Amino acid sequence: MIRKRTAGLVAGLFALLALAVDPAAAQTSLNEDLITGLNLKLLYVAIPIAVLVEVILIYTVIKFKDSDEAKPTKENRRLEITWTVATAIILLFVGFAAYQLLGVTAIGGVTAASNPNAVEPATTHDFPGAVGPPQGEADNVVEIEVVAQKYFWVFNYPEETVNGNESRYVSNTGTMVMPANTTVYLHVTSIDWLHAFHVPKLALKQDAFPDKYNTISTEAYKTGTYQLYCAEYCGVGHSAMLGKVQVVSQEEYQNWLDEQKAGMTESESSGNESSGNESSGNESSGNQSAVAPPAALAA
Ligand SMILES: [Cu+2]
Repeated sequence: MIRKRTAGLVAGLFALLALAVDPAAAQTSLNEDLITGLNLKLLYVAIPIAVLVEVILIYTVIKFKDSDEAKPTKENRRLEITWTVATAIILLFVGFAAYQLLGVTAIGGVTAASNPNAVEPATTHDFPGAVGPPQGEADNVVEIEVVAQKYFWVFNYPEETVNGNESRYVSNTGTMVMPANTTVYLHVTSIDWLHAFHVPKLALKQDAFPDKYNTISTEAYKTGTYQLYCAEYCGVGHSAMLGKVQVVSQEEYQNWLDEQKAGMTESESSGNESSGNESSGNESSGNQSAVAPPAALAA
């Protein structure tokens, strides 16, 4: 009776646990979707094993609780072979499932091997490592250059030039604006020191090395504002090295770019007099120079 009740209780607890880890929220990005999918796959394998081990343990404790003398263990070759083979199969499954994901560019990163016919990447520095989108898909891919430095983030859009002038492109400090449901390539680099670009809710993480690019790709499904952190200790300002990733609809993204370009053309024609440009807030003007830190960090 007790045994039955205990077994029922254990089964109930595991059923609750399985419910608790059910993915209720919609996926925010392709990367998050893939990683959550792998986690669940592994969890479905892990739960029966955990239940089996616990049931055997509880059964043994209850059944032999009154034994005074432990009996020596007898050799059981069949049992040993079984658990060795079973463990090998499970480990191979875990390894294979994880390795498969690493082959996807959204998880393993964009490399020369993954994009053999890549076009020139849209970057502003002469550093190695950046990989552009494949030839046929280049028009549908948005490329953003992510530049880390002590202690803020600059996002450059080298393809979004003003009046065709290649040295005048859209750039924003602190907030990365990107379109939803579009493949986005991020060329991550640093100009001073080690940093790391980390947006947990979008499952994005990439080291930022000085004088080198690392290209990652993503596709965000859900519009909204996501927190960006620096995930590599980089000095006294590390904890304040934050930013925002704003995922907007494709129309809003285009409007935002047009606004930025209009603002830049205006400042050009007004002789670039920086008339209270900084105090006007960065919401609509977004016209900061690429090297000006946000006001809070400038002090
Ligand atoms: Cu940092």
